[in-house]
Amino acid sequence: MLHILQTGDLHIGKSFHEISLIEDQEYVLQQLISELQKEKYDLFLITGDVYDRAIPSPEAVALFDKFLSQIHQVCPQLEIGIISGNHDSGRRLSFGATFFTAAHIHIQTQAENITTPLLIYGSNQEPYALYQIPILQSGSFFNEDGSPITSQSDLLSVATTQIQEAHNKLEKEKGKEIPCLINAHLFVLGGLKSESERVFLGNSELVSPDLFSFVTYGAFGHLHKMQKVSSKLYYAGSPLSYSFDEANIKKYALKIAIADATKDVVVTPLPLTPLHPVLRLEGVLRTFYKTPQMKQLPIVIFNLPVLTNPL
Ligand SMILES: [Mn+2]
Repeated sequence: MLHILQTGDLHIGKSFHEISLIEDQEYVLQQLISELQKEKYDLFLITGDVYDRAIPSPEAVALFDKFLSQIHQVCPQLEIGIISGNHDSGRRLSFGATFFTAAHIHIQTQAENITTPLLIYGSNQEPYALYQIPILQSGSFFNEDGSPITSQSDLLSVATTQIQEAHNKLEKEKGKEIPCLINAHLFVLGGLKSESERVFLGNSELVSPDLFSFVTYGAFGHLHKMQKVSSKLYYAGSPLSYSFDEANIKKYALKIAIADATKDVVVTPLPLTPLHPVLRLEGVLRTFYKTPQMKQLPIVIFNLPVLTNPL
């Protein structure tokens, strides 16, 4: 068996309508650490958008540093796979990446070496191959005429073709079938959007899930609502609601168990509890001030429509 904990779209350092969420983020990240401590996991995947900005705030960097250090302290043998998303600066996120591999922390931010598998061993010492695909930029791959490939669907098509070839080669070398795991940041065709995602630059951002038909399990990031793409492709979604259209939507981390021989995948959503839930109240403002519900709310942001003068 292989046990994976999946999260992504942490957006550490994000503000919600100018209110810092750093305490809320620390609160929810602690729940992930508790889960890793409580159950035996072999692999922890962060599917991109670690930070909210390419230049994260000092508080954001300090929180992610503390998060990784605490995980390493409680689970020193746990393999951790991290990729950059469209909100991250790949260069900055990859600081120290070569050294961190010694601590089982594997940060992939560049298109180079995406075909190099990371071998992870499950409870029966059977190998699993992990391939990490960070957000791919226009020009990460080139057409035959030397022009850069710009669309997400074409970039992912090249990446998955190369990975599939590398994986076939690996299975040949090892003389047996090896389950194939993917950690990727992309917008899959048919996925459910939220208001807090930023669209990719360039056109044709949607990627067909068919490109991943050869994988045993694919952990996806970018879409903020937890969702199942297929029986073996899942978005964990963001651990907190980052927009009003995510109000009243439950947030989760995903627990994935894979059987060695059958490659059967069982995915269990683990509910996360926010420090401050995002709620939407609709009605006349004057009446809200009088309701007991309003008095209990610690933070209130008015999201008012533009009022037009009826005269
Ligand atoms: Mn995101």
